[in-house]
Amino acid sequence: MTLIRRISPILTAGVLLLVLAVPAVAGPSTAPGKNPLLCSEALPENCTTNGKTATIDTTIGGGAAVYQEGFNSSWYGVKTGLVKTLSVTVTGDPLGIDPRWSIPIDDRNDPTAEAGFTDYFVFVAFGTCNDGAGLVDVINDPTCEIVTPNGTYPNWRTFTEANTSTYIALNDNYTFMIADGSGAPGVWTISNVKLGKPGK
Ligand SMILES: [Ca+2]
Repeated sequence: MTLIRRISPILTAGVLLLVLAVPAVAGPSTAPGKNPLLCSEALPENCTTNGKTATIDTTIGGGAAVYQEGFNSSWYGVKTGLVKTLSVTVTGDPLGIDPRWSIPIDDRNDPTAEAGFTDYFVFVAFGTCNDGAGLVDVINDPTCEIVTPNGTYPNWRTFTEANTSTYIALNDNYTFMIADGSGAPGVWTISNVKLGKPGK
C-alpha cells in the first residue's frame, strides 16, 4: 500500500499561516520500532532530530513540528476507540497549548471529507496531558484532555464513546507534535514516541 501523507497547514497565534506541508511517501520501509522521528521541513532551523529525539525551538520565531515517518497499520485507519498507544516524553515547560499532539480524525458521519480522509483535527496539549514527569500518554491517561472543534473531552475514552463513527485518518495527514508560538516561545525535547505498534 502506498499512501501520501502530509502535515497540514497550521494556523499560528497571529494571522500568519504556517504551511507545514511535508509530502512523504509512507511505507513499511523500516524495521519494527525504527520509524524515525522527523522534523517538519517548513522551518528546519527550529527543529533538530537524530531520528529518536527531536528538539523544537520557537524562541527564534515561527513554529516547529515533528512526526514519525512511515505507515502504521495499528494507528492510521484504526477506529479511535481501538487504538492502543500514543505517547511521548517531553522536556521543557508547557506554554499555552505548546507543544501538542495534532491528530487527524476521519468521521464517517461527517460529510466534510470522504471516508479515510481528515474531517478535523483534535489536539492534546502537553500542559493538560502529562504525568508531572513529562510523559504524555494520550490514550491511557484518564486525565488527558482532548480538544476538538466541538468541545473538550476529559480523556480519550470519553471522546471515542461520544464519537463512535471516528477513525484515525488513513489517507492524507500525519499525526504530529507541534509548537507554533501560540503560547510563548520555548524549547522542548520530544522523545520516546510511541504511535500504535512500532513499525506496523
Ligand atoms: Ca467524513
